[in-house]
Amino acid sequence: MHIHRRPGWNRPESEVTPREWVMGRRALIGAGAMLALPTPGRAQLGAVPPLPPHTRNDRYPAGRALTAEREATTYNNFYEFGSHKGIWREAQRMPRRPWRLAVDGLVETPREFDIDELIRLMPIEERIYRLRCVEAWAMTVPWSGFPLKALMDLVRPLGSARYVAFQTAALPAVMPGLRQSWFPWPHMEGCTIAEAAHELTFMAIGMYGQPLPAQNGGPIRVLFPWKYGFKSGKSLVRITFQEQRPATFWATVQPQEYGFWANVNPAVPHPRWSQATERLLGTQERVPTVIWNGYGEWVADLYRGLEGERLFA
Ligand SMILES: Nc1nc2c(c(=O)[nH]1)N[C@H]1C(S)=C(S)[C@@H](COP(=O)(O)O)O[C@H]1N2
Ligand SMILES: [Mo]
Repeated sequence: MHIHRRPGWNRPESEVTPREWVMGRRALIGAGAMLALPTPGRAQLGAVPPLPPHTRNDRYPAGRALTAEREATTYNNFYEFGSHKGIWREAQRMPRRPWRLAVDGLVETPREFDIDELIRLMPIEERIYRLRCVEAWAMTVPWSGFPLKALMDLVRPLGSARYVAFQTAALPAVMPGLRQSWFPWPHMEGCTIAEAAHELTFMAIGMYGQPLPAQNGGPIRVLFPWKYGFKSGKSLVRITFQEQRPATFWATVQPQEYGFWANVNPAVPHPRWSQATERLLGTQERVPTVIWNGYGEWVADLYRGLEGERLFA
């Protein structure tokens, strides 16, 4: 296990680790026990507990330097909080505890999880993934979480399930963007069952060793590192297995510009700009964009036989 640094720059009072947790962690390290985690019931109401101890999975090399944490957590797209990049301030008002995630639809055992219960059930690990926004900026982030496949193994999708829908929380009291009533709230994203079960499809609960900040989709979001960033829905409250392809947010708003598949491809320009290169957040550097965002060795096979679909953008 590598030791994580706790950054001090962006921690509102409500996020400061409760004393019991700090003590619990110390006792844990002292005892060398992996299982004796303090129970979240002892934490202050609304406080977000630290991540459980976990190790990095190096199977998927990112091949790029990490983006500075400050850049990745202060330059965001999260339209529920507003359509500008500085929504991280507004997002601090969203409570990340208590939080429930329903997993339902065409599954053997539909369940509604308390987020901390889910985290205890899942095999948490860290992965460094690139994220490529359709707007042609990119970042490289150490995410903590678990493969969606591990959750699927728990609820067991039925043979009739062909698609998965990811629903973001819609909290009018803290999300000023919801007043923009022309958007189809709540934010929905989706993928096929094969994409959901793919080993790269990851449910993130943390980044840079800390619980996932609200602005990056805390307490839990999905990540498809080979697709444009808009597919990676944030702050999820429901995951539904279904027969029909879900109507997804950006494909509903601008179907000519943002399709259902949205796989990264430098050779397929956006109608209003080139996708050939991308700007690395926090730097002046532009680098070539790579097909499947560089994850083709893992994902290209998913799309054999689907060449008739609009697979890119
Ligand atoms: N619910 C929700 N999820 C969302 C978005 C959003 O506006 N609302 N923006 C998407 C877009 S366009 C991108 S590029 C990524 C950005 O993730 P980040 O802010 O962690 O970099 O989140 C995606 N997930
Ligand atoms: Mo994006």
